[in-house]
Amino acid sequence: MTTIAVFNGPNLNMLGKRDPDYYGTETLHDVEQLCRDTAHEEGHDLVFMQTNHEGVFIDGIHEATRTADAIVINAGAWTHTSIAIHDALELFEGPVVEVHLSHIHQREDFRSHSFISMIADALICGAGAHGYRLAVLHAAHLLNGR
Ligand code: CA2
Repeated sequence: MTTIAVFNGPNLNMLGKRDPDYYGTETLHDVEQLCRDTAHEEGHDLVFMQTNHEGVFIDGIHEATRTADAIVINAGAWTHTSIAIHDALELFEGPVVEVHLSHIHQREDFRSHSFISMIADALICGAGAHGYRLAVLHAAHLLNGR
């Protein structure tokens, strides 16, 4: 069985609790269930994590180089700041799909730059929680085509 690892960065544990205009009303638990169902429909296992600590996030990516076949990543605000996460993702050999709930190119200028996009196979943004389903489907599509 192949495994898709879904990574969520800082503050995404607050999903569904505040800012519904940008981030919708689904909770992170709802998003996890959506990802899990989608991965299982496609015949893959899923691991799902969220952390507010960058080192823990990077350790998780390192672990994924040994245990996962594809990565779906919403690095939250670290998307726009973290060369360390960029470098960790470069160590991962499988497909990487970047996802954002909001449309990062229609917000403040600083959100338009992503240190992840340059190494991601695909970027999905602005589709809300449904974007995670699209991201997992695309990761599965890339895995199935290998
Ligand atoms: O749109 C996205 O998914 C983002 O990655 C979300 C990040 C933001 O910094 C990125 O620019 C775009 C912020 C996540 C914060 O999530 C919250 C959810 C509900 C309430 C408060 C924060």
